[in-house]
Amino acid sequence: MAAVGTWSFSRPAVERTMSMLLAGQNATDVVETAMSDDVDTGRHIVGRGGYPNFKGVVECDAAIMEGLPGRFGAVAALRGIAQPCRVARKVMDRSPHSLLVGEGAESFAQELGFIPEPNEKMLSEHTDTAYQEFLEKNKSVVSGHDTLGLIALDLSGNITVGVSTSGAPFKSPGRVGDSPLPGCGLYADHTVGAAAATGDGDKIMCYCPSFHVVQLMRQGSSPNEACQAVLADIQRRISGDTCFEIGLIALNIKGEVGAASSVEFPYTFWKQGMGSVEKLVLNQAS
Ligand code: SD4
Repeated sequence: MAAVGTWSFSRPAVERTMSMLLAGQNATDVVETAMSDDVDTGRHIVGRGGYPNFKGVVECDAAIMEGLPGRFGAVAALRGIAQPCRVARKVMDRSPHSLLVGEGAESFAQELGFIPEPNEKMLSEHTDTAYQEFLEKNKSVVSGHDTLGLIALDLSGNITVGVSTSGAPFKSPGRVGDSPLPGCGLYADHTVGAAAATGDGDKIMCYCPSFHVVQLMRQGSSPNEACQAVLADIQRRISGDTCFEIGLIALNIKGEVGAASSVEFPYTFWKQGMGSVEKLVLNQAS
């Protein structure tokens, strides 16, 4: 059993994952719940409380992928739903499709009993204020990261990865990032392990880094080696240019964790035998 999450704010989700895994729950239920409850605390901006697009409307991307073949569901540019990861799970379980966007995703959610919230309720005080500043200064003053990626390996060896985000702050309406795209924001294979990405999704999606990390692990790399190699490959391909922001996490089915990043990147992890969740920081400025 093990779990890993992106950024410092993944700690409560990874702690929740730890206790659910120890209670014997399966990886998919754990990922869905840990990512969604996290949203409900209002601390994290991966659903309700997210940054809005430039018209002031919160639009979220979320996805969930099991290690078993074909088990993937995602939503993109979804409005008015506080816990987008729960809708992604329903897409995986109940829809003949894999990715639903915009109004279609909203109708699907409502048909399955999700109650849409008015946009004012989707914003938090913090994100509303940030939006007002954005309007006044006509540029984004927001820095920092807001995507929760979470991987869990359960007692039976099932591995599941989920990603949830309100995307780039003040993005264009309809913009979709890397997070809900399989192979880009996330990837899982139950014979190998799983990976998730965070950062500049408009760039990340051009490199399929999560798929690449899993492929390298399949060929024998440790999660850390695989994440480092994928980052190095991207850096080589953009030769000379400063690398865009990207953070990668990975977990293999042995419970080994790895990460790589082009920016300061805190992540949190736990594995069986550890008494509590630990935080590590990559590329920390000295
Ligand atoms: C996106 N990759 O929508 C996301 C943003 C992100 O931390 O990861 N922020 O581009």
